[in-house]
Amino acid sequence: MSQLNKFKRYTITSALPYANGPLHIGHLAGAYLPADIFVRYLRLKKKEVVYICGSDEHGAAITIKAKKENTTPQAIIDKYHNQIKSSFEEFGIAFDIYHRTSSAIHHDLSQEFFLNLYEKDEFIEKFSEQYYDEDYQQFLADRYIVGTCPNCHNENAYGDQCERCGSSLNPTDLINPISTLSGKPPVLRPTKHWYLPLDKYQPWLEQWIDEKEGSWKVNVFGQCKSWLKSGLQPRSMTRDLDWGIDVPLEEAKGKKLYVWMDAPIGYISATKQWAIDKGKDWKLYWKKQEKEADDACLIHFIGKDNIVFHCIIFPAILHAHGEYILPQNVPANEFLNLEGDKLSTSRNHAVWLHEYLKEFPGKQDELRYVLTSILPETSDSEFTWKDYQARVNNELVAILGNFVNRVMILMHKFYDGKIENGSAQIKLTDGYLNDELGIFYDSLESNLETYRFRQALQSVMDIARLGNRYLTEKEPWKTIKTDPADAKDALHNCLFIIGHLAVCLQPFLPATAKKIFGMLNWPVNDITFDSGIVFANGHRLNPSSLLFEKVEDEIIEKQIQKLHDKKQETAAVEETPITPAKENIDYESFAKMDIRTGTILTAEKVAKTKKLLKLTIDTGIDQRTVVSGIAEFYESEAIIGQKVSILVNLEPREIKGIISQGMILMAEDTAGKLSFVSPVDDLHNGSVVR
Ligand code: B3M
Ligand code: ZN
Repeated sequence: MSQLNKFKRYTITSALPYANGPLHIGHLAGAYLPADIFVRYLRLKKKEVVYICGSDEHGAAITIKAKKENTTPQAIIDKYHNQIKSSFEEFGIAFDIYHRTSSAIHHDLSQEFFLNLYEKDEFIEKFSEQYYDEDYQQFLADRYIVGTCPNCHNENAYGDQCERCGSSLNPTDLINPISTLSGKPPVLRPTKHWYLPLDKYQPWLEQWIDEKEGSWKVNVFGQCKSWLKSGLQPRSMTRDLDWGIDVPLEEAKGKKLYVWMDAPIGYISATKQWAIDKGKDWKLYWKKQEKEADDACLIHFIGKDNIVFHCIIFPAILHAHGEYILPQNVPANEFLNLEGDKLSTSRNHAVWLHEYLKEFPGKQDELRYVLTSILPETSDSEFTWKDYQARVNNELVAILGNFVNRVMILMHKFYDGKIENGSAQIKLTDGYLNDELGIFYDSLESNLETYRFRQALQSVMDIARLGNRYLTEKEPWKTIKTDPADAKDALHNCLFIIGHLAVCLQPFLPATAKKIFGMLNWPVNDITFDSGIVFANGHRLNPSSLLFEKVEDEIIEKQIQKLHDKKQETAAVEETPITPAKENIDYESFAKMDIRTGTILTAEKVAKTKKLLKLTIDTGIDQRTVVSGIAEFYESEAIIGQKVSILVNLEPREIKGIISQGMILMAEDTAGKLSFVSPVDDLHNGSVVR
């Protein structure tokens, strides 16, 4: 291993998902699949590694979800923690521990961190005016306030961020702020908070980040530089919230730690728990050792929206504490899109992991393969079901599965599954194959160690391509008759290729690798990345089976249809914003209106207009003419005899040369559709509406 090689042990983390919803393929492609591949590779290299993850169970993400589902935060985190944990397991993400930030060990450690910094006088204590909901008697943190974005005028911007233009906001930046609790404008009240002086650490951070140029991904390094360039500001590490970890100070009763202070500490507390469970020393994985050369190598896998927290804020906390190592690398990925649109939980535009696992049982590796092939490593990328189908059929089935299957079938057919040629050990005999394999291994290693997993997977597939080419050239099914020794030698060489394939596939497609090892009758525990492959004379292969199945068109069409249906459903449920209420009026103002029930007697279109109908209405008082803008919704013939409500004392107006005497009451939905407001029972015309 190039520059990673100097480390004795590795601490690998994947971002802690909020326990407020299920996982989708965007999560997998961001922070989990790449980390899992990397960890499996390290293990194959026989490195000492701990792979850490868990649920992030604090912050407004949880409490807002609880409010939406009309339940408690505790119920939310219990539900989603368990669901997420088992989806990860089934998908084959090989965490050493999947922990929770609601655990006591985590609360203790987070408070310890806070106190450590507090006692060193690192925090700035500041009173500031913050929004407060008087009805709910509560300060409003970030996501509890919505209002108009000062930059792009999106009316649904949050207190900490506008999701339309991406700008990062303070609650007081919002125009017309509204509390999401009461729906009323909040008031400002002074409150005390504890700020991490990021400005003070700026010079140190600049130096530390500058050292990363070249080894960190360009997108990550670039984002850090731009944060630093715009100048860091003190950031509050406490919040006025009722869900989270208590700030461990007498004078901070009722306040909680900022979720982004406690969540990354969750990596450490999870490691502590793992160490307790396994009888290990967690400090070896997190604390600076006596000799720097003994420090563990810490790597955070995350999505790009978490860069500032992992590259600026958490390192600043670790630095201020002083006893901890800092990340060697933070290989953040960009975003994955789906069928031409952003993945979205709220719009239900996603491929959900738990649904995939249910609908495609045993096909974890197919999804791992496709996602690895399209990881958003340097820019956003896109998942489509057609592409899924093409990659499974044209690559997994046609290249990888086909090669392994052809060789296994011929071995069983010609030699009854026995590898035998008289020499004690059977090795690869073809110099060309040997050289080619060497090249693929080198490129696989260098790509994996520089977090280019897409490219790395290509190197593995190149091994399968090499195998197919070799087999086709050698034609053992023909030479078995003309030159049986050559046929056997060729098939043995193919078995070596299969062995190497299985080793190299292990980080990417662990279930498939296991199947191949099974067919080769090879104990999986012996496998290392560098061990080479030798068969003993007389080695017996196990019966073979197909590695992959073709994906039929109808399966794909069903998935595409499902995405479409879900979108429609949520659009119907969610996109019915209600027009805000008008100001109150007194009863007298209302009572001035004379509204009666009536019946439409005649209706005709007003010439040269699209919207207007000329109606004659029997109001009980008289028969009169009313011009109404309903022609887009009703055919004139269809509404003769329709019961209506009509405002009869509206000042007559001239519309298109016609005197309109009154107004028909219509209900209008947010899409602009009009509908009559009519008495449900058969009342006589002229009945008073009040
Ligand atoms: N839960 C945010 C996210 O899922 C957050 C990550 C925490 S990592 C310490 O995007
Ligand atoms: Zn905006």
